[in-house]
Amino acid sequence: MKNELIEKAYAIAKERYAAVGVDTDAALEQLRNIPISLHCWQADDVTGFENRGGDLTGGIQATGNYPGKARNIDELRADILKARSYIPGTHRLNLHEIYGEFGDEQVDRDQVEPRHFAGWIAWAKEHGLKLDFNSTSFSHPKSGDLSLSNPDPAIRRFWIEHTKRCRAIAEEMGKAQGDPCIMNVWVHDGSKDQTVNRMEYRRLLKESLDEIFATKYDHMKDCIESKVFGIGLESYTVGSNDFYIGYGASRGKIVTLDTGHFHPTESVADKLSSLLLFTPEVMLHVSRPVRWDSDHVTIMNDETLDLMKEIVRCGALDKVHIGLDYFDASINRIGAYVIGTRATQKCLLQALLEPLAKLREYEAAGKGFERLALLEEAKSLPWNAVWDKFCAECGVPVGEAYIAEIQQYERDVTSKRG
Ligand code: RNT
Ligand code: ZN
Repeated sequence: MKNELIEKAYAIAKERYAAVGVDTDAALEQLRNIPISLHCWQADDVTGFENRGGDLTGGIQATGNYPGKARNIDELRADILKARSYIPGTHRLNLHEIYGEFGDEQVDRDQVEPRHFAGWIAWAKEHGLKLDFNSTSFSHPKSGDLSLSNPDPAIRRFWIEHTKRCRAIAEEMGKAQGDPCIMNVWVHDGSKDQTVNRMEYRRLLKESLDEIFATKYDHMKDCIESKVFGIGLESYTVGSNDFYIGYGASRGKIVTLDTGHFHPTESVADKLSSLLLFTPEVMLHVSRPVRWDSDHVTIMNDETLDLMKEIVRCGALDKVHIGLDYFDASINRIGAYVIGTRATQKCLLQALLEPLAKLREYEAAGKGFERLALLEEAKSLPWNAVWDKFCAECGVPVGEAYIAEIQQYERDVTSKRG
């Protein structure tokens, strides 16, 4: 799109928003500084670089076999940088332990060390990305159905050691980047069929976490992620939502809300204001569940909009970390990053442009009609002109212009991968 047109449209939008008390320049400035943590695992369908050759386990699944997935660390890095070049604003990169730089070495999960991530730390610094991190309990011979809650002390010990080491790695990342690394712990632990030991596995998980978190670190932050169920683990999830809310509230840990990890009609947005009153911060895994935790590419839908609006309405932009978590193997994977991240940012922008002061004035005065009317009218305010301006200012393609560029990268690079 022509720059002149973008500027014209923006000038009109700016005036229109000013009429409802919203400063579009200020919203743009805010948006520019809100990082979105890109999940490294969209680039290769959650495979990683362990050279183990096993399947993805732990009740998650990347469906589809679109050609061109990243096969090694160089391809993954190139793809992520490519995706980033089409995404405006500030970004972080969220790594899983299985993406360490192991080379030809066979490094078991209880042997991983910060040195396996030294290359990532240097690369991230070079490209102005900050890192977040995740321990990896799935896709390993010892994963089984139970890891940190396994009654077998040897298996439990193995995963405790793994998770402790991951925290030490996250600490190194945080130190190197001068900004805390957010480390997420999600374990798949659960049961396919009915269990008569719900309490025991949860007691073990609590005990394992207490041991893992005993070491205090200054450059990393812990978060814990619940879910409803995994594939093959439908009857019981050890780390349920209740479990982690209790754990997070009593231990001062960050709870991760993955938008695919709740019952389909449950509002994840509604959870923010409760959690923020009892836990220090919130981590988000923005995803798109379609009938189940399908990890479809995030889009600009009501759920994502509600979630972003709620962050702003809670005044919690500095307390909520926004990360993405989906893995679609059925479409161009770089395109998947770009669509999902831009959609999240579009929602965030609309949240920042909400005429909140006026809405709250109406609400305080008990003016229900006026509040609903403005909420409805606000939906069709020209936020898209502000979005285009944002993309243009950040030097990334405006509108659908990135489609052709990603097609070109597919022709030149990803389609040539075996
Ligand atoms: C799984 C969780 C978890 C994973 C990633 C790969 O249901 O959402 O966050 O998707 O850690
Ligand atoms: Zn998740």
